[in-house]
Amino acid sequence: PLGNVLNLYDFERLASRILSNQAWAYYSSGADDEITYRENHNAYHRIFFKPHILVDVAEVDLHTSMLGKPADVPFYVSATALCKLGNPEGGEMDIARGCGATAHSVPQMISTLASCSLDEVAQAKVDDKQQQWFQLYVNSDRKVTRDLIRHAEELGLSALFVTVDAPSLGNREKDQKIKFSTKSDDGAQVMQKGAAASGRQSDGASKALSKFIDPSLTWDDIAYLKKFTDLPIVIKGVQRAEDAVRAAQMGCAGVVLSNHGGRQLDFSRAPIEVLAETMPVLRHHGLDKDFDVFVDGGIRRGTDILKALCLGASGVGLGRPFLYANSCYGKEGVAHAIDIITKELEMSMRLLGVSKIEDLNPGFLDLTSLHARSVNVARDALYENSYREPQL
Ligand code: HOC
Repeated sequence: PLGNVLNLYDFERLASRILSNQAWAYYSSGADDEITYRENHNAYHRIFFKPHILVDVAEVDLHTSMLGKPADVPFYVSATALCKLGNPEGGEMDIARGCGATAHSVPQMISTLASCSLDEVAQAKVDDKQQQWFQLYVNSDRKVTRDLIRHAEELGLSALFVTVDAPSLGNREKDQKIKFSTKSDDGAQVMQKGAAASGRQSDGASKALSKFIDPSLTWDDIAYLKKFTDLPIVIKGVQRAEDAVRAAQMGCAGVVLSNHGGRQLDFSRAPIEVLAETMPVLRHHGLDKDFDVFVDGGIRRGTDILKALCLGASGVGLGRPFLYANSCYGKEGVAHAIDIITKELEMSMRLLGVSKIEDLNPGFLDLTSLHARSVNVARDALYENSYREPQL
């Protein structure tokens, strides 16, 4: 029962047992040897806390703001494609329902490659206060992209997260080993409109999806998008400080420091490490105000969120944990995941001696080991991807 799920790892363990081979392979895979996939999480283990004592923490307030709007909690559900693979009935709609079902309404970023239509996910919102954002993959046919943005605007989605770390598909071997096929109703809705881009392929879910995305995207396209829409634009997939500076100088509303959950370029650095590098550079240029820096990748604990907030993140995104919660228990799972992570964050803040998000700062952290990466993965672990027999 759901009550036995104590932490976000429990959802993952359960998902690995109950999901179809295809869904598990697609959701869980990282690129190449999955060094970055592991590092995203491991990097959090190299940061320790320096708590203050004797601070009044009877009340801990998690309220903050993201993209200029009040937020109950400093985290959001990050976009993940094809939610119906794991939850055929509810898909992304159940994420919307779960996000509005707790005392803390959580923003949901909806993928361009969602398996429910944008209309369905927008209609599944529980109340108007609930924020939904649109994650955009830019299509080679710019009319497709323009139509998608206008549609997102009409539906009241309040920000555009443009993903820029996937000009070509990362090498996800776990996924490729599964002969992929989707029923017509669990593939990416947006692709099912064009027969050529159908999700019914046999070369891995990711490869099927990649046909939708334009590899020639540049900063000029971001400038174009800025003119085209009034929605705040956030660049998702930034991996070095200079690019965050450039996004801020162009008038973007923010960036997501992200390596796509370790699914694209293996040996990309962990976003939390990039955050530690980026915030001082933004500050140096006077660009840290009115510009949101988000991180995603590897966040599984309230303490992970706390570390990112201390380093200056405006909020953090969690993708796979919500996918797994949604796949195992639908909207109740999503709501339970929100409760778990909220309680963990609240408790960790109390133990750190801080009662408000705005009081967090890097002084609470011991960062001595952050850059001491160790990627001595046992050789056998590199073959983990073969845990399911390849279908040759
Ligand atoms: C170049 C295409 O975000 C995933 C999704 C879809 C990626 C398509 C990348 O599987 O990570």
